[in-house]
Amino acid sequence: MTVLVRPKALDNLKVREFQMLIDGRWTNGAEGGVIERKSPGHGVVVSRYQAGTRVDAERAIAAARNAFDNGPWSHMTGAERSNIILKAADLIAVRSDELAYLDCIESGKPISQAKAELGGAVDIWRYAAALGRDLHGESYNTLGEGTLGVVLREAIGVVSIITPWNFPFLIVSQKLPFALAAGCTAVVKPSELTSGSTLLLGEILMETGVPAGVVNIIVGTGAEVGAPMTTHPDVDMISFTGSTLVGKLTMANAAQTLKKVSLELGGKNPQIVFPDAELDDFIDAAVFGAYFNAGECCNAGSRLIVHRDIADEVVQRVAALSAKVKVGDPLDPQTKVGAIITPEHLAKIDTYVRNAASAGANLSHGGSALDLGMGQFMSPTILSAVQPEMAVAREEVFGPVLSVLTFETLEDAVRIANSIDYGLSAGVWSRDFDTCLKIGRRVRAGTVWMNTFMDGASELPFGGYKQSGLGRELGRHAVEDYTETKTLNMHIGRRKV
Ligand code: TXE
Repeated sequence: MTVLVRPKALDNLKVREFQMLIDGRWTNGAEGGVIERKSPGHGVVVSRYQAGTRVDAERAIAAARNAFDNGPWSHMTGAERSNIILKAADLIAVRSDELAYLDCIESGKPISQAKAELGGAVDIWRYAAALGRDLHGESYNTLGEGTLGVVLREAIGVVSIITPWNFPFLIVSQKLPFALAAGCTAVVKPSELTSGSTLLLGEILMETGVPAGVVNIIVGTGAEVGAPMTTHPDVDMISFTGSTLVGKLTMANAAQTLKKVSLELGGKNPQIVFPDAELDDFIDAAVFGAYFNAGECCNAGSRLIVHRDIADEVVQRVAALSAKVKVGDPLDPQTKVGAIITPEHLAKIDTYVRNAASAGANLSHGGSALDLGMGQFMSPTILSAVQPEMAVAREEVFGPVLSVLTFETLEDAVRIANSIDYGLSAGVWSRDFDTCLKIGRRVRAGTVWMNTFMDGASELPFGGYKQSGLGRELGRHAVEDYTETKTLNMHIGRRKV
């Protein structure tokens, strides 16, 4: 095992200090606390944020409410808002290396991957800008000669946007530009572990000409800052990505004032592979799907459901390829698997692996934390002979841990795939079109990939069945999700009684 050499980039590292953005002004938190973020890959402090509290959340919500009720953002034309969102996209592109660097050192993800995510995010901002110009309702002239019915799509109002630490810039980009394109105003709370790139986005939006109060960015823990964002009566909608547990809490809080909720939660995604599959492609996708973002990914392909006849070969080949995956310094452009977000999370992953082994799973590769001399890392891990009822086959481990289960018939595969509470995504591998289509139709998941895994596009809706969430992000309805529907029922001429 190689011990990491302290990256040169850290020698000149200047710890970044961030304030919060409330009503167009950069400000300290009302109660003066500070959150320090250590780079998960290097164990050194890289960012310092203001620790917000309920008071800051309330100030931010008041600013967003005022901006929504009094314009000008909510009163602009779609074209005007769209042009500003496009300008933001351009500035994000210009500053993408800086944003990617922040995501890399704060989250521990590999720098090459962080840069690719920024490319994806720019495309999403452009897509949202395009959709914003095409937001329209319907009209009905078939209601009788004296009646015209017009159905409007109006901005829903103030949106609370709460995001996690695994894809800091990408996830806020799946929400905010669509809310803005609809004419909404927002209070955004990134994870307190990875707030840097979202705060930098605030700088970009101010430079772009987004009016004061339209986007407010506050930092703090879920309990201090997140919770008031989900209960406050002046908030009209919550868009949340995070754990299923907090998603449920969010929905319960939203019920107090009947806010709309959009929830993107956990996953335990199966890749089902049949004996006639193109195995070279599958092995590559299995390794990529399991270890991408160190497995800290709601879409991780963390369950392989393999036909019994090819199970031994698959385990042996996936293990061989896993051994070649470069784990290490997130700043190294060659790294494929970076650091684990926190020492506590690493301990949780480790416990899942140990419990699975005690419950009878075979450890076919890896299985332990890696001591690289700095930061916290986990070796890519394969557990085979996993049974569908084991915790490691049902719960989100959120680490580079792959569980291998076997099946005999297509019906078995579907039953195992659908036997858990999650339904975010799935993959099927077979050269037979009927087999792929049958699985595609019968697996209860928001996305099913066929002979590929984890590809995405701004045009394609993303979200989960069952306890993986509510609603969809991206896709052509993404702006509509941030609207209310209003009916105008118009009478022509004198009303007959
Ligand atoms: O998530 P939390 P955590 C899963 C994954 C991971 C587990 C825990 O399995 O191991 O969740 O991660 C804010 N009211 N996912 O603890 O707590 C919080 O500050 C309002 C899957 O980091 O759900 C952060 O901004 N907000 C997931 C955001 O919620 C609250 C991505 C997510 O944090 C809050 C992340 C509260 N009471 C974790 N408590 C995915 N879908 O990809 C916390 N928050």
